[in-house]
Amino acid sequence: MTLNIGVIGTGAIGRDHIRRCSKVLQGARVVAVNDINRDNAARVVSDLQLDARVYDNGHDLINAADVQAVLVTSWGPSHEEFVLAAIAAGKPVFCEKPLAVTAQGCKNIVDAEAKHGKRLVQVGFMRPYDRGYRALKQVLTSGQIGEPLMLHCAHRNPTVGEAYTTDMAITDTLIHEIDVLRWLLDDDYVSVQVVFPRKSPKAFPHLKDPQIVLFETAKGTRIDVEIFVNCQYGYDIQCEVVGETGIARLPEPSSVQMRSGARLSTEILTDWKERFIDAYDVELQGFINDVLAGALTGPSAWDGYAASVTADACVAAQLSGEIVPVTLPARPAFYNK
Ligand code: NAD
Ligand code: NAI
Ligand code: ISE
Repeated sequence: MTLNIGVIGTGAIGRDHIRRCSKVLQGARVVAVNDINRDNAARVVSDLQLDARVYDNGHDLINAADVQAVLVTSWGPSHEEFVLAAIAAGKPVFCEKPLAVTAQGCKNIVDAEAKHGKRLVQVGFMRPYDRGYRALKQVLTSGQIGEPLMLHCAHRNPTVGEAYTTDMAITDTLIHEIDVLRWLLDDDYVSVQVVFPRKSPKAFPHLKDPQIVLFETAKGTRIDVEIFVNCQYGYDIQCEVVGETGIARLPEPSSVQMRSGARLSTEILTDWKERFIDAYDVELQGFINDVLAGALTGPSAWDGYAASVTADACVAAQLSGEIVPVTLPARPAFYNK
């Protein structure tokens, strides 16, 4: 059987997910697209030579008779509305992060899904599907470096546009670490503090960049994450775990080592689309397979909510400079794996 997908939001990641659903993955085709900028949607259809209809609004797409599952890849503030509409229509929905831009928005989705009685939502947290993070988790669970005591992480983008604001370093960028580190450590955050180093002159005047986020977890592990979204040199994701008896690092993406011009060098990627390209393929193939099999198993609306509660605490910590508690309600049985 082939799953008919409708995609709302045909910007950078929407295009890339449409390409992957149409040209790379098995078991799905894109039959409907929508973007607030209609030309964006029409261009994707012609560029990728899709047999897909362009809709003037996302709700008509969700309710179209031939759309069996929905991908929400529009900008963050529009996610909640479309995910709630997909749940109301009883259709499975893959939503890019953030699930909603506030914890309350995510809670509204969790409540609607629980009321529906069956999981319909998967959130686009792809890092747990990345081979490198999976290998790192295997080392931790094998006990080879003992219990994790400290993590040193970095999330660096070469540049960001003028619309990117200081809180987006949390809600748009750090949100990946918030999700993946909770999964990696099998632990929850209890508090957070944000400190601001000397500002990079490469950042727009309104943006505080870089930032350092300091977490404490329930088991007492300390985590520092550097967010630096105008680092210029590349797209660079780092994660080092210091354990009781050793250190484990996230593997670098594979790249040819060169000896040339009196230098020993390896390439650094510059685009997030390339850095996690395999993980995006695996997460979306998982969504397609799960929808066809009738039960979703990927990152849930609860994971989206947990990340958002943590993000809210981080934003409060940005504003106050204080150590802010992170308080997450117990996970409802509905979301137990
Ligand atoms: P983008 O700005 O390139 O594309 C967003 C598209 O959505 C635009 O074409 C815009 O016109 C459209 N849009 C906005 N509001 C809409 C609405 N109400 N209805 C229909 N279309 C609408 O953004 P992007 O980089 O593709 O990011 C989109 C989403 O994907 C964001 O939530 C972002 O956080 C997420 N994202 C995730 C990753 C990841 O690594 N998982 C990477 C990039 C982006
Ligand atoms: P983008 O700005 O390139 O694309 C967003 C698109 O959504 C635009 O084309 C815009 O016109 C459209 N859009 C906005 N509001 C809309 C609405 N109400 N209805 C229909 N279309 C609407 O943004 P990008 O980078 O593609 O990000 C989109 C989403 O994907 C964001 O939520 C972002 O956080 C997430 N994302 C996730 C990544 C990941 O690694 N998982 C990587 C990049 C983005
Ligand atoms: C973007 O939306 C992503 O999700 C990328 O993975 C991240 O590195 C970037 O900072 C975000 O803006």
